[in-house]
Parts: sequence; C-alpha cells; structure tokens
Amino acid sequence: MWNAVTRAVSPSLGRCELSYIARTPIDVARARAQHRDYLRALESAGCGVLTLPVESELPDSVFVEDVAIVLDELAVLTRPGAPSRRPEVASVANLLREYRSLEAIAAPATLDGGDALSIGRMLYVGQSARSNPDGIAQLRELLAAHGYAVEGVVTRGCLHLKSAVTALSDDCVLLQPAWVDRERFADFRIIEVDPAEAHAANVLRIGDTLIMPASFPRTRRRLLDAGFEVAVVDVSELQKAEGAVTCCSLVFRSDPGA
Ligand code: CIR
Repeated sequence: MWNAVTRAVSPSLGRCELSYIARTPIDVARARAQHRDYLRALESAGCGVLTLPVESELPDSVFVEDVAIVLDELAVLTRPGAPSRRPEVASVANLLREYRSLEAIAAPATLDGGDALSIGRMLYVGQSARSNPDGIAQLRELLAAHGYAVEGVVTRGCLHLKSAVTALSDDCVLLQPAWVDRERFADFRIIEVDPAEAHAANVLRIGDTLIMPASFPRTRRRLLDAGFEVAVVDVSELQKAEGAVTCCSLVFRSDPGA
C-alpha cells in the first residue's frame, strides 16, 4: 500500500549542513546501523522500501525528504535551499518518474521538502531559511490544478516546518510552540511536545502508524495517553546531522488510484 524512497547514509555525513545545532563527531557506522533499523520500521509499517545507491560526495543525501514532495497525483522536485544539496535531486527524480508524473521548482525559487506538511488537500509550507516566497508561490501554482491549497507558515529557531509541527492524524498535530504559532493550526487538535524535548515534534506518519525517535519518551507518553500507537527508532547519529524521522524517506501510496 505504501512505497518509501530512501538512500543509505553517505560516508561523508560528518560534513553535513548544520543550521541550529552545533557540530559534534558522527559515528557513520552507527548511523548506518540506525538507518537500517529505520528501514525495518518502515517495512513493519507496511512500506515497500526503495533504496537509492549511496552518494559518497553528498553528505546530506540520506535526507531524501528534502528533494521532492510526493502526492497521489504527481511529485514535485524541489530546489533545496542549501546549494550543496541540489545535486541530490536528479537520482531521486529518476526513481520517482517510475511512479508519478514530475514537476519541478525552478530557480531562483528554493524549497525543501522538510518544509512541506501535507494534511488532506492542504499543504502548509514553512517560510524558513531554506524555502523562499518564490518557492512557495511556485508550489501553489503547480498544485492548484490538482485541487491542493498551499499556505505559507513562518517558522523561527528551527530548520524546517516539520521540525516544528507534524500531523498525527488528519485532525491532530504535534507541535513545538516555540518554533511555530499555534494559532496557524487552530483547526486541529494540538498536542505540544514535552518542554524538556525541544526537537520531538518530528513524527513520521504512515497511514495509522506513527514512528518517532527513541530519544523523546516524555512526548511519546503524551501521544500514547492520547490514544496513538507510536513505534520508536534510535536515530541519535542522524540527529547530530539535524535530521530525524520524516527526513529519511519519501513515503507515498503505491496504489494512488485505489
Ligand atoms: C540539512 O541541513 O539540510 C541536513 N543536515 C538535515 C536535513 C534534515 N531534513 C529534514 O528534516 N527534512
């Protein structure tokens, strides 16, 4: 029912882009092992996992989420805000064209997939350091024809919109109030991250399954108490590269017409 595009961890992960966290040494072998566990969690959630070849010279290439937005009707290739990440797009495009028709964000616009939060027919898109107003406008234009609305949302103090808020279901979001205005999500039931776990808002939703990092037990408790089932994966080495669980896959329906 689901496919997940992924890419193995690059040996150069230690040279990744960093914006809001300090650089600390990354154990690439451990990152690889954690990534393999993540792939197993995707399989357990019902995904057919598609794995792209490793890119030795592209440090952030494991974070495939940022280079495309995949919807039932089409996929939009992004133009990542960090120039070092733009060479990641072509290989993902070559795989995605087997599953979706492709559109693309064009220069000078920039857009990172991590800024695109899709809930139903609505896409909330972070106005972040990575995604500029032109990128959001181009996405709005491309998706209007397919019945999607696109709304920009200001973020502060975090890399992407999905660092600050993700969907737990079609009517409930998990949110970090320091990084995004609660009021923008007033139509949803809002669960806030535990104050001791600043980075906990990034949860991967695959149908009714939720996956989150093992390092946020207090926030996970909040989700369990609210009736959600949540699997955990240890992604501590990927977190040192400012990544988490949504960023390591592009999940899409394998049967979009069904
Ligand atoms: C970057 O700064 O682009 C990477 N080091 C981390 C990207 C994480 N992507 C995501 O959460 N969507």
